[in-house]
Amino acid sequence: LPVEHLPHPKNDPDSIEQDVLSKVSYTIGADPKALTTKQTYRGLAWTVRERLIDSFNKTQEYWKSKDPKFVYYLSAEFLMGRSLTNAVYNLGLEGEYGEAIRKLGYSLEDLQDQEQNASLGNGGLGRLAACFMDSIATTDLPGWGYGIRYKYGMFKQGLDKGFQSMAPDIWLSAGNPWEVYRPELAYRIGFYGEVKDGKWIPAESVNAVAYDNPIPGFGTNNVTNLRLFESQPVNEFNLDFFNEGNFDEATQEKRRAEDISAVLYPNDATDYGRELRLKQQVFFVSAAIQDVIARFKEQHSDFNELPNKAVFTMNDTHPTIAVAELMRLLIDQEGLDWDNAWAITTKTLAFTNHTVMPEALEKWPVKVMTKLLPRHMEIISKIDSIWKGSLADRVKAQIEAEPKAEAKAAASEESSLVPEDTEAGEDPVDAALAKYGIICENPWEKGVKLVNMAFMAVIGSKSTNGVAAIHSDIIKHTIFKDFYEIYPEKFQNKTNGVTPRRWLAYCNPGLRELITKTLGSNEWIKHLEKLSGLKQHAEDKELQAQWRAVKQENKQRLAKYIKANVGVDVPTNAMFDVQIKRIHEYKRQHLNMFSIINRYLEIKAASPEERKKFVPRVCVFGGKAASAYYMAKKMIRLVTAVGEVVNNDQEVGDLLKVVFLPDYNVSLAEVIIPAAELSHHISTAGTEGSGTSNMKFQMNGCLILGTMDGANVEIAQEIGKENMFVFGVDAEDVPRLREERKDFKDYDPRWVKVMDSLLAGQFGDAEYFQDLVDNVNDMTKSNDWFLLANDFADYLRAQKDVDELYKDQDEWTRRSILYTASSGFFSSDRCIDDYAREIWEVEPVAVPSS
Ligand code: DL6
Repeated sequence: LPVEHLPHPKNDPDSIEQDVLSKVSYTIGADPKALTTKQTYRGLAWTVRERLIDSFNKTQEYWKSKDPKFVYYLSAEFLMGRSLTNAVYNLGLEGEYGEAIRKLGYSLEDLQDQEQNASLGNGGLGRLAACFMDSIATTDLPGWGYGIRYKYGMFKQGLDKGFQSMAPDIWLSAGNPWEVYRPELAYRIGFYGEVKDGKWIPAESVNAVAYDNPIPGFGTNNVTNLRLFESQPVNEFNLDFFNEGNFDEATQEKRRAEDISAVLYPNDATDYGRELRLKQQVFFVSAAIQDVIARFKEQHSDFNELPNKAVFTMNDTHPTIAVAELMRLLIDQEGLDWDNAWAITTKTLAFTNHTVMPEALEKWPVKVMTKLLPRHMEIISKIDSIWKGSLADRVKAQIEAEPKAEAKAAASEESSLVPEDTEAGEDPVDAALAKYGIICENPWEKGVKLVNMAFMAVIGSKSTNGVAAIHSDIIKHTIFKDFYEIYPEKFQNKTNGVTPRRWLAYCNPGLRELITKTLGSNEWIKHLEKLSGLKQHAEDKELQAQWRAVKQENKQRLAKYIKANVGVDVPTNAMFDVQIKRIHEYKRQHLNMFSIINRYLEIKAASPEERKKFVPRVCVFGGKAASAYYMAKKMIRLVTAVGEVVNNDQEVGDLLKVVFLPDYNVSLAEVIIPAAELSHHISTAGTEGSGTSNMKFQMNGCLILGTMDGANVEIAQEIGKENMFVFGVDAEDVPRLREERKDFKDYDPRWVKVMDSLLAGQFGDAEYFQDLVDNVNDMTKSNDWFLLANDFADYLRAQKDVDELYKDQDEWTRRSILYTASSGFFSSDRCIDDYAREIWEVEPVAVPSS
């Protein structure tokens, strides 16, 4: 084919405008003389898509010719948000597109609002994967993402009389110009059946069919790929059943297949839901590995070369079936022996742990696994027995070398392989195997065996990392203790980062321009460490005034959004105080709410004169509660119930407003974060993996009120702890405090008043809030697991410091500039570079300009 004659899209504004009109007419099928905004968006998006694909093709062709080592990012979640603005800016076409769009009578902002969010993720973990894709492309790393093309994203959240309501997120309803369907790329994925003579004969199969999502880097020609798989039936329609008049049966295979890629996180409260989740995991992992092996075989024949050409990162436990799947493919399909396959597997996989929360450390019942994936279960059993054998030998050796072990134990109490909670008389070897075996007994259900996926991932991969320094340290001494004792070299830290393109340059254009003007160049967008140049200007009154003006404009934009969406008028001279993240007890939105109730009670008790001393605050909340998470839903209702009272109290007026913004997603975060002046990152120390919104707020010059948890610790190091509002216990004190019980009379009197006000029905239905209150007070029931009562007084002390500082706007602004100036370390470009050098061993390959 004479490919050299392929017409490449032209990028001057006139050509872009023509292109949009052509796409609108011939792709969308609309009348260019009477276009709606939505049609214009769609036409425009198709023109951007074409430019992306142009560079995408060149990148993939160039990489193929160079045959470098690739990183493959396996993730059940990619929370991409919208693509239009990001793509136009990353392609460097904002000027040209801006002009073309103006000529069409719109602005980029008008059109971007027409795009549905791709919410194929739940929270921090999925958004991190999206930031990583941006940085992989920007830093020229050969790397692809692999995941699932869910038909429905994270649910749409609404409010029904102040309670969370949920509706399906039908994000593909208007089509998706950002993906390229590849029907020719389909991989067979098997389930159920039996293993005969070492050969697995699945009883059910589906096709995993690829959709490519081109991901442009910033300031580079590279456009990489996020390949998402859709599950399709092998046999679409059974004509025999249909002819018998049985339509349900005729389409049953199709429905079962489509279920697999239908919904992000099917409810796992039922057996079907649980099985479906596991199906999803093996579905995309198997498809990804088959895809990589197919490409590897185009250029290589010796599988010992695989670790030099590919590394798979398993993003939390969801993709960890990769250990068994890669072993299976190497042994069963490629004919390698066990030892060779194991050597390759353990050099080709890497594992990232994102949380110590038990509910996210997946354990699959052996029964479910055996039924759904019999061959994988055989492989897992063998891995487990080899691991258990070696652990037992080591424990025995340690016990035999007791004098030595004692000396070691004296140096560090934690350095024994025998679990601390081993009971008297219990065999220490059995205790270690029960605690750290891949296959273990369910502590809540006697006789039920589980597969601990995280443990398999640690054993089956070359490295395990946490996502912030404190978190990486905690996992070494808690959940993965014996693994760390035995393989210390496997354990690393990679502190998270976020992309400064989406989270500063594009969502906060006012600040982007001001920073660029102050630094004299926009190089910081790709080299975020250059923001440190702002430090020397932090005390410049002129800059401070401009800095405040930008914040004010962003606050007005958010105030408009609040009015339009929840009908509350908020004063823009008040401090904008924000907590946006998934709703969870460990993140302690209720602690924030209790302090707001305390503020409200104090305002009410104050005289008109005293009231003048209060700093007005607008408290904004956003976040989704998991559908089955009872307490989290109550926490949302607590916000709305308090808001209903406070926002309508004439005495309080503009001194305090409380709003819950429904359907928190990436696009809403892009509006909230630039407007925030104070943000809350107040998880109980030791519970948050890292947190990444803290980094986004910091970049946008928002001051932080937080605990010494997750990446807050490193943020405090970068900006100076004295510049952050820090409170609460340290992680090492948490276990002890959880043991200690307080008498109700020992509580801070303000805490008691807050609880009393809730139980007296001051904010509506007292009965409804009873168990929320019990959970943080009644020590015999819950032991206040997340230590709210314990941290309350110190939290109020920190809140007071916040108020005092806000009264000094110059100092507040100086700190705000300092926050942005100190955020360079938290760029996902830095983070990706660390992964590339220290775990993946992948080098950049930049596509030259043609
Ligand atoms: O690493 C990304 C992100 C961290 O910033 C959060 O601290 C952590 O909670 C989150 N982990 C998850 C895993 N599931 N749960 N829970 O989302 O990862």
